[in-house]
Amino acid sequence: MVKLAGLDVAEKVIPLQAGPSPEIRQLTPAGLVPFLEHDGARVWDSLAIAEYCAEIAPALWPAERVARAHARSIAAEMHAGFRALRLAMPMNLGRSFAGLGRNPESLADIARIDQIFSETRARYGADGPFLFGAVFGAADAMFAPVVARFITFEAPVSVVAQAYCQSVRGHGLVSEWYDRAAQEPPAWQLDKYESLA
Ligand SMILES: N[C@@H](CCC(=O)N[C@@H](CS)C(=O)NCC(=O)O)C(=O)O
Repeated sequence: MVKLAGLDVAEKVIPLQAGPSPEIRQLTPAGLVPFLEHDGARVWDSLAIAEYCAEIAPALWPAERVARAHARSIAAEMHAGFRALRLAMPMNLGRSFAGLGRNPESLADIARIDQIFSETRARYGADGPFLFGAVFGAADAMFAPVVARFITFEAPVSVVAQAYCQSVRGHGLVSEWYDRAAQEPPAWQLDKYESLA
């Protein structure tokens, strides 16, 4: 989001631990990442960061009111929900866990997300490959970690959702994300995310 908005900030990467990280607790108000400090503002929580970035770069949300309401709704739905998917299919950019993590609850989350992708693409996505068309915006950024889960676990989704996932994967910032993850030292890897049975 910060990069989409072109903010001039330095990035500090803190390796996650098996439990809560003392370093993250010390540095951030809620003891969680992401956390943004920019030009006197301290912003925590991904959705608040999205809104902050969109104040600086309004094109992060669609310009049209109805589309913008839709974008905010799906971003908020993503932010507040899909707990079963998050638990069953943790985000890991460096592994293939094809077919794992499927249970009735995670499959229900996947079906709802597929519906979100399909409806949004059909209604607003005509002029490009992303949820609201040509611009990779805040809603796409909010769903990018879900897309990564879908790719890693080869989640069963529609052709439209698969195509959208590939478009997100092909975006320059997402590719950079994967490339940088691949360069992380093995010591940063956590067993609980590396060896799913
Ligand atoms: N609702 C928060 C969730 C933040 C969150 O859960 N962050 C996790 C990583 S994804 C974290 O910071 N965990 C602390 C730790 O592992 O020490 C947001 O969207 O920003």
